[in-house]
This record gives sequence, structure tokens and C-alpha cells, in this order.
Amino acid sequence: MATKPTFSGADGAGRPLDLNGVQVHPGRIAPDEQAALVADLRAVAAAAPFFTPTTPRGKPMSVRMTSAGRCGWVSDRAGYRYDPRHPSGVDWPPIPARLLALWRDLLPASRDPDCCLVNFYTEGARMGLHQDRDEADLTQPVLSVSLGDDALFRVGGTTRGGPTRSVWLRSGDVVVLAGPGRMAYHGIDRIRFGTSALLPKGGRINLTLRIVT
Ligand SMILES: O=C(O)CCC(=O)C(=O)O
Repeated sequence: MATKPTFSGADGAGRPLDLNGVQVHPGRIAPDEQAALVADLRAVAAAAPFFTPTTPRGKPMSVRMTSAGRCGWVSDRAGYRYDPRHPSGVDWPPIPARLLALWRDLLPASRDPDCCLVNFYTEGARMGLHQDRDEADLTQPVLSVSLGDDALFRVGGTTRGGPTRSVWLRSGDVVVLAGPGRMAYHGIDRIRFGTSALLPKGGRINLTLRIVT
């Protein structure tokens, strides 16, 4: 089905935008906090290096990933799942305190997340439309942070194939999938490589915090 025209994520006032129940908070994270988060993530990646997951059919994904928290998201021939260890066998490092503070600020009624998936998109990387449904309790919220290059975020409804809306996510934007938006199909169609100076070699990092167990 056709996608409605794209509009900018920044409404100038930082007010949340609602896309089919998915809340987008433009510019929620200030530039100095974004830089501090990148430093936190360097430490995460030093302990649990980025790897290229494959689909269960063995196709490499275009996004590289790692995780922090009690469990991390992995995918290979054995399927999509959360795992208590990085594919190398090491424990995932703890979720950075700065991210837990953001979660508690935006989702004060929820318990803390136990997984922070870190997605790295370089030029040409994308993520197909999907629902987040590998968690034990699908009523628990999901919070996602964009850092680095702009990304075209597409949101549909709770069934595949319906109409979708798109928004450009920029560095510092935060997305919350909760309530009516928790099971919305969503994905990244493309990134605008080189639009942000946050990461010295370009690209985009997405952090997705979830309550898995
Ligand atoms: O990169 C993004 O903004 C979305 C990531 C995502 O949908 C996921 O990891 O499930």
C-alpha cells in the first residue's frame, strides 16, 4: 500500500509526534548527551563487539548489532531470539546508566529494561518492517534512541500490509512503542549517510531498550 508523504521529525517545539500510536520525541537528547552516549557505547562494543547477524535462512543482515543488559538479541540459523551471552560466549555488558535514566524519565511506571540492542547502520543498511514480538510480555514498552545520521522510519498498524506513515528520525530523537503502538509494524527504509557529524566515520546507531523476561 502507498506510504503517506514523509514529514520532518522536528516540529520545532520538541512535542511528541504520534504515528499510529508510536510516539516520536524529536530532539529529546541534547548534543552533549549524545556524545556521552557514544562514549558509553564504545565501552559496550569493546566488551561485546559488533557482529553481523544472519536471518534463519542464512542471509546476512545489513545492520551490525551488539547488546547490553542481562540478555541480547541474536539471530542465526537457529532463529531470532534473546540470548544471555554474546555469540563469542562472553556476558553482555551492563546497560549504560545514562540510558536507564532516560527510560525512567520517559516511562516512570515501568520496571527497568533488561536488554539494550545496539544497531549500527552504515551506508545502504536498512531494517525491514517487523513487529517486536520476541519478548515474554508484549504489553511492556519499547524505547528506541537514534544517534548519528538521519533515518527514514516507517510505521504501519498492527497487521502487515496496511497503510504506513514515515518520518525522518534525527540524532537525539527518541521513539516509544507502548500501549496502542506497542505492536505496530515498523522499520528503517534507509539512512541519509553523512548527515550527522556525531560519528566520525558516519552512519547511524539505534539503541532499543526492552523488557524481555
Ligand atoms: O533502527 C531503528 O530505529 C529501529 C530498530 C528496530 O526496529 C529494531 O531493532 O527492532
